[in-house]
Amino acid sequence: MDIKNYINGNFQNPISNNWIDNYNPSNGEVYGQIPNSNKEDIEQAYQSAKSAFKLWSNTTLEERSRIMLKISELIEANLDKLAEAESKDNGKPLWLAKAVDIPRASSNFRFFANAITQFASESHESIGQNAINYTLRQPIGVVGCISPWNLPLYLFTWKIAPAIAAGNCVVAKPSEVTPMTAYLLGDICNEAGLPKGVLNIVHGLGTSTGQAIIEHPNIKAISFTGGTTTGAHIAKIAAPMFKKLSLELGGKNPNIIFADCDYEDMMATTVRSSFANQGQICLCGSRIFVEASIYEQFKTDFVNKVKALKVGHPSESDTKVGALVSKAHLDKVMSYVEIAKEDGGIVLCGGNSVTIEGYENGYYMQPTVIEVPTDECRVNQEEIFGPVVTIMPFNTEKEVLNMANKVVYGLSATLWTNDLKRTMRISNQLQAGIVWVNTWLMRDLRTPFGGVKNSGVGREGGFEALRFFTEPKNVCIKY
Ligand code: TXE
Repeated sequence: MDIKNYINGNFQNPISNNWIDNYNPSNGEVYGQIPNSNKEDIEQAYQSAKSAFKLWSNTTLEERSRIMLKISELIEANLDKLAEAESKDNGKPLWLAKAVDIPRASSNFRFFANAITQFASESHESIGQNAINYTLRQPIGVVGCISPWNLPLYLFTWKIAPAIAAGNCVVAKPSEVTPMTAYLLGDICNEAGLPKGVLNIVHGLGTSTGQAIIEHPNIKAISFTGGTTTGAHIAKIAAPMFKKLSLELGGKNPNIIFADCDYEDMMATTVRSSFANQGQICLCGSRIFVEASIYEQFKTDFVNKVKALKVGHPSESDTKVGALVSKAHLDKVMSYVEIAKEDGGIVLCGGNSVTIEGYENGYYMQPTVIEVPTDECRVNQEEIFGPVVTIMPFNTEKEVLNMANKVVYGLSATLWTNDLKRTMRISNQLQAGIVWVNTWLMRDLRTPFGGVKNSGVGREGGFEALRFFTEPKNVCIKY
């Protein structure tokens, strides 16, 4: 199935007629072509967004909100179709796309449709000076949104929804590896009555299409989720043009387990936080640290549970681990098993690719647990972004905190304990944008979302996202 760019409400081929293959990770086959758009396509998308801006930025909040709620409803109404497309494009289990990815895309629109009606700005009375200051929160204009392949529609809409709620018009690029649900969103926007040009979806490689977005002199803000190296590259280009940047990048998140935790709950959640979505979530807890007194017990129980996870075709309802997103990514993740061994790591389970009958060319890998001799080895420091976790014991709070923080990343952290004082001490000192205690990936869309250190700059979520997509302007009136 071929897909097209969505510009000014119309579906069109790339101007250069340059196309790239779209692969199905579950069987390794090419099943369609996607545009590899260039500067000219981005210019067209920009012009379309620019023309729409006057109307959209002056559209009442009630009307914006009404259209966005309609988009949300239509995503829900198309749940099956979108989930199937997502699973086919990405390799994730179909049940997961149905239960999480697509409902969350719908929630993103619903949430920001409502949030914009509650978004208020400040005023300050300058006492004794007979003056009042008030702050306008104005839309930026045309903004760029670039998203990755791991949670395709979920993260695409996480950016687009606040951008348009705040009155901006958007030039957006989904990952070239998973373009399908973003393509389908175009039809939904038309059906919901989103005015032409408010959202433009342009497909293609990062180095051509993405690059053209970040280099465009009049696209004044970029919201990006993806790899840390790409994020650094974007920052270098955007900085001399003084673009506003929100970068949500990689993670190497610690999962810290104390002996006083609720063991069963911790175990079930740790299996999930390690291998959900084939471990391809920036929030996965890929470094597991376990208090020494329960380490051996944990190791036995965890490995048994992980061995029982079924690696299978994404369409099968009992599949727990589907296909990885691409051949290149599978090769990268697999290479870390060898790196771990060279560094003295012991593969406790997994470590191999998997061949599934009927889908022999799919990109499958066993969920893998590696016991590491030190927290400083490469598998414990570098983002693998696949079904591979490391485990090691610790003795003291100080020791584990030091290891947890001793990486270049700082996205999220998980802590398992029932000791309130310890919870407070550790949460305060963890270098992370998000800390979960006795849970994982429990999300409330009002909360700030993002990381510190090499995990990025800025925060998404709630009013943080609406602040990012608006420019504050202070007006001071003397009376
Ligand atoms: O991501 P890229 P990749 C991490 C993960 C993974 C690594 C590389 O460790 O192994 O990053 O993945 C677009 N200008 N994460 O290479 O390239 C690209 O087209 C503008 C973590 O697939 O960063 C896609 O739309 N855009 C992460 C988007 O950037 C460019 C999720 C992300 O792709 C561009 C994904 C350029 N020059 C990977 N180059 C997370 N934080 O969740 C690429 N892109």
